[in-house]
Amino acid sequence: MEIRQEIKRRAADIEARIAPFLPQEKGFQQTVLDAMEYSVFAGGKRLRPMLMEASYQMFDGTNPAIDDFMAAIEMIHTYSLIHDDLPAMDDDDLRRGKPSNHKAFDEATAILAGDGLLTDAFMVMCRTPEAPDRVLEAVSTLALAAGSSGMVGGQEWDMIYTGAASITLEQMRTVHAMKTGALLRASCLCGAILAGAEQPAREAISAYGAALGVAFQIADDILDVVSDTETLGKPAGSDEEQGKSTYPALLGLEKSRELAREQAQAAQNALACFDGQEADFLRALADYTVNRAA
Ligand code: GRG
Repeated sequence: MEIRQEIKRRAADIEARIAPFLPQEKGFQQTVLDAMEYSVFAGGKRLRPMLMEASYQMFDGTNPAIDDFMAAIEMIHTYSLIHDDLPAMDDDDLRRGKPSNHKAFDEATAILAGDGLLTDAFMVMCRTPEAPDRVLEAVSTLALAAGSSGMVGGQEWDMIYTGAASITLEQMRTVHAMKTGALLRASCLCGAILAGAEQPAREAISAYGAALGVAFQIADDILDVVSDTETLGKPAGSDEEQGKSTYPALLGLEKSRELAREQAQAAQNALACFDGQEADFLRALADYTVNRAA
């Protein structure tokens, strides 16, 4: 399997499958609907739904109901990007290679587009045609990861530490585990929950997701330093400009690269209990996460 080709193929497939889950009504609220659609379909690697589906398939899940949750996680992730780009947060003009939502529309519309995506994601999940106990557990797993104990809480800590004179490696790990890692880990775990995986297998996929989240964040920090705006589709060098706490700032580039590789390896090790080919794609994704160009 050529991993880059396979990822591209899966991303295109996911994009087509999640499209019907965005609100289709046409009414006086058309502008906010256009803004929601604009950011969801502005590009993006679709890593979170990809992880969710790969985990679901690893546990023999075959119900197309996984599409509902894949749409929901991409909607939640996209809301976070829209709000993160707002002037009150990171104030970025470019996202996924296009003007940020508040630049393409306006600030108030961007706030509403994020709110709409987040709220509608929960409606999409609640309508999932799968066993109610599995759906309920998966919804609460995603809510925990996206809310104040996860991504929202991590974003708050990130703002507190931005520009701060000192931060320890441990503090930075915690911030990133909440801000970025929680949603990546939950993507993996929800796939397992929806497929009805047993507890030990859930723990393994959860450990994979947690390590992958750290590897992903370190790689993201490194790319912000070594890549360029065109390749990234978002402003390169903005972490340093904004005084963000990052792995390269704290450890230097070489040590950060080493740590990213270690974490990708830890993610792969977490899947050691799956000794057939069922975990091959997830193992390859861990490698891709640290070797990607954008
Ligand atoms: C506003 C509640 C709230 C949270 C924002 C996700 C986030 C928290 C901020 C984004 C800032 C950032 C660059 C974080 C680093 C890692 C990250 C989440 C990158 C973007 O994810 P990708 O690379 O994006 O998967 P695509 O566009 O490919 O989906």
